[in-house]
Amino acid sequence: MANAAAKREAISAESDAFSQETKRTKTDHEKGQEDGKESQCENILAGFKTSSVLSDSAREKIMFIHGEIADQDAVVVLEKTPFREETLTELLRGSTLKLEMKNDIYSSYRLQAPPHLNEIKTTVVYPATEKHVKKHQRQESFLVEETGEDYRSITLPYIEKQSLSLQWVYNILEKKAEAQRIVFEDPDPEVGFVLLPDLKWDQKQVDDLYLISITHQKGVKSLRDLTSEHLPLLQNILRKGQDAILQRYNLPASKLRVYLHYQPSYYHLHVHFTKLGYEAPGCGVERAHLLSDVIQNLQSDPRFYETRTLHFPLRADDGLLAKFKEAGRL
Ligand code: DD3
Repeated sequence: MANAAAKREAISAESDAFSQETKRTKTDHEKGQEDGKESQCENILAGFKTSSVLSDSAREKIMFIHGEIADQDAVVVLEKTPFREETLTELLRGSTLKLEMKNDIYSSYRLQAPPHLNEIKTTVVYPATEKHVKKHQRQESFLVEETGEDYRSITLPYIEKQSLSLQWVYNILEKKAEAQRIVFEDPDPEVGFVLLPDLKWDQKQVDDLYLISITHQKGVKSLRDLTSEHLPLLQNILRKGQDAILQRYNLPASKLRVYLHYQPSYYHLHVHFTKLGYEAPGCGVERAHLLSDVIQNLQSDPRFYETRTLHFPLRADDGLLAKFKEAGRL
């Protein structure tokens, strides 16, 4: 690809922007991350005791594992990452080749890469709740039809009773975590938001770009809460989010999929930005609502998302699915 250099530049431009970060008190952990950027840490997985493989995919080269760390539940996600064009030369030169077979003009090998080119993206949830464990278990799913009335009588009471922790979201908004990862912020309390890489993205290549914008405004749970009053907020996120991604990653709006999930995985309004062509989990029609469609729907009907029937998939073991069954809606 001819734009490899541009890509490389786009990714490394990041660190420059980070240095302009505002002054504030930092935790030792954060300081360590900034100095080395590649800071080593104690291996909390050394004492990991595997209970079961929750799910895996040979094609996606990912595995979700349930286990225990110091007698507490943990979920570990291991994922092999895409190849990077800028490290190819080093990979091919610096590796050891083991011949597997040779036949005519065809031969196959096992290539042993230098450790730094053979990293595995690892996500740890610890201590994990039963919800975390269930969420990553392979499950059949069912499409649910939710009327405005179903939302008020079934879904809303269910999500209110769940009261899932949004601590990690507030940590981001208050710069108590991930502050050095912020790509863009509009601090306005009404229409402002924080744009940063999603946990799923390792930021090593733009091919699988995945950012989220989290609104400063609290109390907007999901798409269902949106009315025409939120148009300035939504338009602001779309325009400034696209702008920031063009500046930082050199990707124009025409290469971005900007959308909301319904149901979302956490009930604090956020918008997903993924690269077109990258099939991000949850970008299918049964869950994703393009932000520009959402804006137009609210422009033609201020109460669109309060009144419309919305469809979404629920996993077999989801408590909300049981509620829809109890109500005879499935
Ligand atoms: C989550 C949805 C939530 C397990 C896992 C992920 N982006 C996050 C904490 C910090 C983050 C995210 C819940 C949790 Cl693997 C349970 O996602 C996060 N930070 N999506 C960022 N940047």
